[in-house]
Amino acid sequence: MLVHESPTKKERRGNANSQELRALLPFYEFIDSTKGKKTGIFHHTDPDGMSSGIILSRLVQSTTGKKPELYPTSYSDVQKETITKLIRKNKLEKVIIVDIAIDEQKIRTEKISKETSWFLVDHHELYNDSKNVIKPQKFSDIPASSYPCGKIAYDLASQKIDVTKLDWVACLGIIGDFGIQQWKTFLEETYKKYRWETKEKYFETILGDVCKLITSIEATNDIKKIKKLSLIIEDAESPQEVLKSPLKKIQEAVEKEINREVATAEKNTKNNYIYAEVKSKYNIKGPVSTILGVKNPNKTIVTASYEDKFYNISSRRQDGKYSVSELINSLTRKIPGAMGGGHPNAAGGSVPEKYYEKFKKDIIKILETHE
Ligand SMILES: [Mn+2]
Repeated sequence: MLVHESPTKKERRGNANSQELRALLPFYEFIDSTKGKKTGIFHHTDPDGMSSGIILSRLVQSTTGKKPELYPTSYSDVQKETITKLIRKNKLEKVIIVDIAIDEQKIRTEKISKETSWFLVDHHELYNDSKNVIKPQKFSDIPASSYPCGKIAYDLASQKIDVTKLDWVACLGIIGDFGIQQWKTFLEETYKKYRWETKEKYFETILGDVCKLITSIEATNDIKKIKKLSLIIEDAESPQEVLKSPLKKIQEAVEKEINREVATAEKNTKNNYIYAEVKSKYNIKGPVSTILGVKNPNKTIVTASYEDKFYNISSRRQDGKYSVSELINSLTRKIPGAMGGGHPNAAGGSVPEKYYEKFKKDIIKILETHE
């Protein structure tokens, strides 16, 4: 099965059993079916989404001979039905959705199914299983949250084509999305191959810098800039090339706002939790949550920010004592038009404006009981 040598050789499907391989078959059938079809990839806007979108693009290209269109997609885009609208507008015949837990919302997946033939590659909870969904739960013993989409995409593509030049792109997903411990060997071998300095905190290495750049550009909510960055990474031979981009200037402005909001939130620290309403022209609730989570591992962090009729929620619990995906989902699933979920230690969601005050009251009530 394994043809191409790569640093992941040891960690790849070498020991996959027939049941695991059977689970992957519908994916490869879907890739084969893109031949001669107009194909688009909707990928999450964060480092892991960028990473997996770019790698899967390369795999589709090997079948279609053409670069599929990349559509960076945020969770608020999902709420606004952007995926369905773009499929229709661009007459996409085949669609891959990656690093977005779209299966959580049956109403939306049904709408997408009416428009086109699609496939989901994801590593969040498996909400609604079907043939056109693969998540680690279906083919691996590795916990889904430790198996970033960038690495899944790399492993899937490696079965068919040589993607070893994209190993550093896969590392962006690993570093950006909780995969460092699980994929330590892969990271170490990749850094060794390019002679990059490794540090205990991979966020402080060269690929960490690229992740920070992605997160900052993501925070601008400016789809043109986000798309530009995804194309820069796709075409770049190295992370150094990405870091030369003029988009770096925007990063400085965004990071300044993040630091300000973290400081404001910390003034409101409660015994067991921090609840912060983040107000900024940038969409920085995610990074603010992450920083607060790292600094306060024993507290539950929830941040909320308003955008276009919705409140977007982000939550963290570093020590794993409470599952924040359950916390958020237990509330959002009872609210019409809301969504929520993610990983046990990092989750998010969105709540329609008119239900926000009730959501806030209810979640604070629960947070008060958290130790
Ligand atoms: Mn991810």
